[in-house]
Amino acid sequence: MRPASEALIVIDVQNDFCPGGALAVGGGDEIIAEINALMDQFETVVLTQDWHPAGHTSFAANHPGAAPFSLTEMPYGPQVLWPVHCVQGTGGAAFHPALRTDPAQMILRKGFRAAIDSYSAFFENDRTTPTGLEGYLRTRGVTAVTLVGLATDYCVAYSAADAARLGLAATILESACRAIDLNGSLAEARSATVSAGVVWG
Ligand code: VGL
Ligand code: ZN
Repeated sequence: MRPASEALIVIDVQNDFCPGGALAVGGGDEIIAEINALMDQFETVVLTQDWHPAGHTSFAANHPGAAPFSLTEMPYGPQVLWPVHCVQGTGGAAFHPALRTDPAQMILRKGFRAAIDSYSAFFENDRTTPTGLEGYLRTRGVTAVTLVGLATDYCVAYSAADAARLGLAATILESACRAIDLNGSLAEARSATVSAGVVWG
């Protein structure tokens, strides 16, 4: 068992990010057994769920003529336009059925505001709107987080970098993550997180 000051944060292990899903990450389901086993080592387990309204601005389908995986400019900066995914209440937004959810004390939903995407579990993509997770972890005495899940180069990396910037010790356990790797995004995520002080384990 890890010390009570350490939390496991399981990012977006949802059907749409697994094989057969709307934004499938290669091998996304291969990490589930390792994550399930890890849960027994942590007193604090947080699951996150990407949770978008159908009209979400990160969906290419809501930008006439835009192709999925193209880039657009939002008021808060550049934004990848994704296939429609993780729509609130749909099967695609549900956790993968093999993921254990009983050990989690906290399920955090993010990306629910139509006008702002939220890769990070701590701040939305405007980098200033908090999700509340920082307060939850701090009031529970958590000082270190291990991050696993999907996708390594987007939601896992953004969450880890924010955790480190907030002064939490942050480790990405790469064997329990899988990446989208869009136009070099994995290499970019690696250098950005390392600069922020994240450890890759
Ligand atoms: C994610 C793209 C869009 C993720 C979520 O969970 O990494 N990526 N929405
Ligand atoms: Zn999303």
